[in-house]
Amino acid sequence: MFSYKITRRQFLKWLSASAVALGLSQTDILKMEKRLEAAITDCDPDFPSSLARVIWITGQDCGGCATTILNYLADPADPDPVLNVIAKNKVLKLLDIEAVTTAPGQGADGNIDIAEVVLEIVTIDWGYIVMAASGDVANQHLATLREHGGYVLMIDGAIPINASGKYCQVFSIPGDWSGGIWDSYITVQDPDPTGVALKRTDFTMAGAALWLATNAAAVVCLGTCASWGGIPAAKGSVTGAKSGWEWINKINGMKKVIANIPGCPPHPDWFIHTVGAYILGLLNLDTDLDYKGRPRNTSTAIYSDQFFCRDCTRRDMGMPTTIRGCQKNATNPKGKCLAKVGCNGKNVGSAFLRADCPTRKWNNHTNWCVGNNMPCQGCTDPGFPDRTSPFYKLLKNT
Ligand code: FSX
Repeated sequence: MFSYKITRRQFLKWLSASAVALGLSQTDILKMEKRLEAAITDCDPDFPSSLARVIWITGQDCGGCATTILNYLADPADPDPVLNVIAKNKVLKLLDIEAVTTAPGQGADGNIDIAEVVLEIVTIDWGYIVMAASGDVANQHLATLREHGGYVLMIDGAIPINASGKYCQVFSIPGDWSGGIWDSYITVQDPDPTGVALKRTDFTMAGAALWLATNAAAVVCLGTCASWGGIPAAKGSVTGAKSGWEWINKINGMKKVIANIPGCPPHPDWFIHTVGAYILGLLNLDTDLDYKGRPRNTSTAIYSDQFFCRDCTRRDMGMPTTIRGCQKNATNPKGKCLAKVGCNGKNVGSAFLRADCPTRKWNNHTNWCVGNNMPCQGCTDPGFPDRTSPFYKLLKNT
C-alpha cells in the first residue's frame, strides 16, 4: 500500500476548477486559494483548516440530493437559532475563529448560498458532483485524505451490493488498494504483470463506502436512499441496494457513528442545520441520534413536537374523496385534506422526527408538495416507497 501526494500548484488548480463548478466568483476563488494556501502547503496532515472536512460519495440515486443541497440559500430571518447563526455568518465568530474577508454581497448581509457554506463552514475536500476536476489527480488526493483520516464521509444514494457491487462504479485510483473488508467490491487491474506499469484499483460504491468509512470520524447519510435504501431498494430491485447503515454497520460490523438525514430529497436546511449544530457543539453524534440515526431536533422537526398534519393548512377543511374536490381554487383557497386520495402525511415521522415541510416549505420557503395539490408521499419515512405505494392509481372510466 502506498499513497500519493499532490503539489500545492496541482491542488490549487484543482480547487479553481471546483470553484467554477460551484459558480463561485473570482473573489471567492481568490479567497479560497488564499485560505487553503496557508493551510495545505505540501499537504499538511491537518489541512485544510476547515471546521468540517467532508468526503462526499454518491451511489445509486436520481441526483436530487445533490441538487437540493447545491440550491441552499440561507434566510437571515429564519427563527431557528442554528440556521439564523449561519445565515448571519456568525459561526466563525462564535467559535472564536478568524473569518476570512467576506466577498461583497455575501456573509454580512445574510446572503449566504452553498458556495459560502463550502468556503466558510465546511470543506468538501473531495466530491465528484461538485468537482470540475476528475481522474488521477483528484483521486490521488482522495487517497491522501483517506490516509490522514478524521473526515466526515457523506453518502448520498443507496449502495448496491449484488454482483459484487458492480451496478455502481465510482472511481479508479492508481495503485493496489486491496487489503481490507472492501476487497470483494474492488477490482485491481494489473495491465503488465511482468513490467513496470502501475496497477490501479477500480472501486464500486460498495467498496468505496467501506474503504472510506474505515478512516472516517463519522458518516452522514444524506437522503432517503442513503438513510433507508429508498427507491433503489424498493420491491423488485435487482441491485441489492442497501442503506449506509445496513452496509457499513449491520452487514460489515464497522460500528461507525452514522447520522441519517432522510427525505427524497431532503430539504437543504435539514442538512445545513445538522452540520451547523454539530460544528457549534449543539449536536453530539454519540448521544443525540435517535434509534434510527436521525439527529434529534435537528434534521427534522426543527419547529414542532407534534405530527406533520398539525401544521398543514388543509387540516380541518374537509376530506373529499376526489383529487378535484381537494384542489385549491377560488372557493377553497386553502384546499381540502388529501388523506382520502392517498396523502401519506401521517407516515412522515413521529414527534421530534418529522419533516417540517408544512412550515418550512421548499424553494426558499415558496411552497411544498401538499400546497401544490400533491398528496404527500411520505418520502422521509423508512418504509418509503413501498409502504406509501402506489403513488397513483388509474381511476375507473378515465
Ligand atoms: Fe435518493 Fe438522492 Fe431521492 Fe434522489 O442522492 S433520496 S432518489 S431525491 O437523489 O438518493
